[in-house]
Amino acid sequence: MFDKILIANRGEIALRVIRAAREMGIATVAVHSTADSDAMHVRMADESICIGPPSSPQSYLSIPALIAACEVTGAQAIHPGYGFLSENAKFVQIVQDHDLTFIGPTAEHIRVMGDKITAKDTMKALGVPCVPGSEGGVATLAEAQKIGAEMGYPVIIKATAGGGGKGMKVAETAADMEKAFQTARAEGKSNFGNDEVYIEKYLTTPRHIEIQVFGDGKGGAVHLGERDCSLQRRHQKVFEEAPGPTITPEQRAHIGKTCADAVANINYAGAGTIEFLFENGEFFFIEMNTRLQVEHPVTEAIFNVDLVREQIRVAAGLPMSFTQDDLTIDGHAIEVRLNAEKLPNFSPCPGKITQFHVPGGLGVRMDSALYAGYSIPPHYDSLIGKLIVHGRDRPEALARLERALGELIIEGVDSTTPLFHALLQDPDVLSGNYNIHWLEHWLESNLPEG
Ligand code: MV4
Repeated sequence: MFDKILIANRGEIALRVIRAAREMGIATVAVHSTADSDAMHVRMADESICIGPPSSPQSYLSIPALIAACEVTGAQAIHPGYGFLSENAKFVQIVQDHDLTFIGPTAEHIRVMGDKITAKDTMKALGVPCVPGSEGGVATLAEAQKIGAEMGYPVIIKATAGGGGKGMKVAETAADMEKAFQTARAEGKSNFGNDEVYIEKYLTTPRHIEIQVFGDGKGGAVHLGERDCSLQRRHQKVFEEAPGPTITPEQRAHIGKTCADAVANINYAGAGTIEFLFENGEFFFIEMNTRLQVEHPVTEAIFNVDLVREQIRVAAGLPMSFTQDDLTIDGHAIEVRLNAEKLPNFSPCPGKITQFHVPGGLGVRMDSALYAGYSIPPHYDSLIGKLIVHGRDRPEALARLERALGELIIEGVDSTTPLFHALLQDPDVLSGNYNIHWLEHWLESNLPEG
């Protein structure tokens, strides 16, 4: 096992990794920009090292600075958290070239899943159900039009390097194809330096269901059920739950086994998420994320596991500490993302936290790097905390969420807390009757003021 690891991240996820490491007796090194000298991850780690100025490319994304920080501190492994360098295959290769361990999958697995066409080809070959669409890339408009005519509209054109909704265009009819095709290509080129696109049947009202998988890197893998992350705004998830309110035990067991077998087959190492659109009782693969996700705590809650501890174990060459048979679901968990944003427009709202009170009690977990007196810098993501509740069933989790939100005090900046108070009044949220478009429609007529 490692003696010391470096966390190449900030905020709540840096704390999350430090906590797991500390329970395992592993020393921790925090890295920080000059804007984060007073950040909680710096205080909580055993050691810290400044790696650059506020801008992310010059600090949290600076590969030379991170490698140097490992050399200076003697850290043997790097945990990337999520975002930043967590899905950067080149970084993983450089880490290995310096005889350090990347706590995550191989560079090759990251590369394969980072290209959406290769990811889909790979998953299809492994028996994972995919959205019907083009065989690989579509190079010309004529080819795109042929596929549209054969498959029937609406279709969606996606950049193979896309992400976060960029490089994705819907063609409702044949008349929209030319513009959608050219725009998707142009966005792929300008955002990711890659204009390759592929085409899929457009699913109009799916849910976003993602399967948590975990591999030992040696042909062993398990699944930890699904999360329903359909409540999102502009491709930012805001409310996530596990298990999915509409997924039956039979559906879970079937898609879960399909996913676990697929990642076992490729000797996948560590945590991964296989994303699906779910419509009319069917799963359709869209993407795989090769990192620990923001919403991993809902899975941890219902399976009573520590996913970060498992990531560190597997990276150190140890086996996972559970088998599929050990993994049974206990109750229901919900996470809400608290952002320093002003409603109704969700505009970023950095500034000084004057008062902070964290909810507690049975079944409540708050992952946050805030403290009273802390100034949220304007340079980074606006996520300031995640409130996770766990109950014996969904109604209990919902009641607990309402109760915990009532205890939460964040003063000095605006946050998205009022959104959740409002959502918890809505019959569709209470019954779990929503899809990927529900929240954006709801916000058009229900704009909670900060
Ligand atoms: C789709 C789709 C409908 N049909 N693919 C959005 C981001 C990227 N991860 C994939 N996305 C979608 N792909 C087909 N064939 C609808 C979306 C989509 C979406 C997916 C998940 C969660 C939220 C979403 C919001 C808008 C569109």
